[in-house]
Amino acid sequence: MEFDTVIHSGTIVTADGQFSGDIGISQGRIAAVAEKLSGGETRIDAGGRLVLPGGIEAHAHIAQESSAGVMTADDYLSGSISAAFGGNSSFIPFAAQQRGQSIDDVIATYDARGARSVLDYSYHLIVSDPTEEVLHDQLPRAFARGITSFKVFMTYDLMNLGDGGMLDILEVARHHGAITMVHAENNDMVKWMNRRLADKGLSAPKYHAISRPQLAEEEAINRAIQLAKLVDAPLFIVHVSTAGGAEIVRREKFNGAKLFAETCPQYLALTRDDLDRAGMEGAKYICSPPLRGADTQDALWKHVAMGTFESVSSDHAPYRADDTGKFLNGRDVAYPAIANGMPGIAARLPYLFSEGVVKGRITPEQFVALSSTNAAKTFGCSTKGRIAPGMDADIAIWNPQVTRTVVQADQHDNMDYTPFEGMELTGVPEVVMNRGATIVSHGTLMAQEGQGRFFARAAVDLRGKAGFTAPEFDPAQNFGTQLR
Ligand code: DUC
Ligand code: ZN
Ligand code: ZN
Ligand code: ZN
Repeated sequence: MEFDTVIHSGTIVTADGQFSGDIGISQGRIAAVAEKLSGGETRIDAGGRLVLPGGIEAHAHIAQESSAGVMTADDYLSGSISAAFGGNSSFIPFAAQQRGQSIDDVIATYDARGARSVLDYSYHLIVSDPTEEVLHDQLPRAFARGITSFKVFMTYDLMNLGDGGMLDILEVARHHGAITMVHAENNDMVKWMNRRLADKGLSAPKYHAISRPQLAEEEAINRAIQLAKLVDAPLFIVHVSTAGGAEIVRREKFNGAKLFAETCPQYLALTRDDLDRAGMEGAKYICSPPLRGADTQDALWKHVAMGTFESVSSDHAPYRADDTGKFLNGRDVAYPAIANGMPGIAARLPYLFSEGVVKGRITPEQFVALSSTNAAKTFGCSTKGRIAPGMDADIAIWNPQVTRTVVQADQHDNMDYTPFEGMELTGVPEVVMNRGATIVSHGTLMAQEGQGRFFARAAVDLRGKAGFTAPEFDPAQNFGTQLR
């Protein structure tokens, strides 16, 4: 067989094992994986390197207005470039519905934005206005187009759906094979804390962490899971930031919930003390849910290692520390008026590799699962996330020996800071490929604007998830009525 490219002599790592061998690529796909492959118009020597499925970034805000109307600093061009420098071959940002907007209009808007991407992309739909037309007409149409995940919020007045609205979405999503993602924080607990802090005149960035208690996340995670169990719907808890939340996820997986979850590097690497940096520096560390304590970092690392989370995602939410982003409402404002979120799409995998694999907290195989393979399964990316014949040639070649200090210029995004500045990280993605095309090679961008393609996704993979039947939905116990 003739190959366009052969990657040879590397250590190929998958989610289930590693072996030394060669990969033959033909027309953008992996055509062969074998101990030795000859030929190839291009031969890439991966000696001493790890050859992994390219990362799939499943949580990023790109060319997205927040509900308060602040536009992210990264669009699909800069966001995808930054993702590629960080070892990703594809990404799934959010396409957000504003209240009153049709889902068809949302998708058309993001299709125009996505056209600039250098990486393959899809979207998770954020649903803020689940009208009858949205539920029974527009969401099924989005699903048919391969958009198979819907995100909802339990917090923020402009986004929060209430429990009934969530049940409506969960049931429609389950019916069509889609997965519902949820931002779980109790809205009233946060608003009540905000009022209490405001009454005392406490407005500095550090109070952001106090205003969003760990209990608000734990309560909402638990409630979201019980809502999902009532209709036996798959549910994905995004950005888990508390030990208590992770414990609930673990327990409810055991109880049969069709449950998935992620945490993010910022909750492993940073603490609420970062919000207390001098001047308004702390504003750079405002994200929701907020940074917690060092004890939380230890607990979350244990959950990463023992498999509570399918993925570690960046939650890249790039708002510059200037009057286009964090300080759109002015510099001397109280914390609730400061844009919420931090960048990290380029730092996610180098951080996870260095602090996870190099420090011995997780295996290289777990790194592959957490960075790529599990996201592909959960979100129906059927041609991505694995190194096997027939799959897209989405590949990252890592040098596990090189140590670098994180600096803003190496993030290649459109930001003016990185919260990971100054960290020493070992392990660098030297070559990143998307469908066989080299996107990044040894620090140089090789891609053209717009060469990424939208990819349609399949239903969530629920194999191995027992499911849950609420007795009230069991025909044997409710007079033979089929309610669900
Ligand atoms: N939720 C996110 O997922 N990202 C940024 C801010 C937020 O509330
Ligand atoms: Zn329907
Ligand atoms: Zn969120
Ligand atoms: Zn997010």
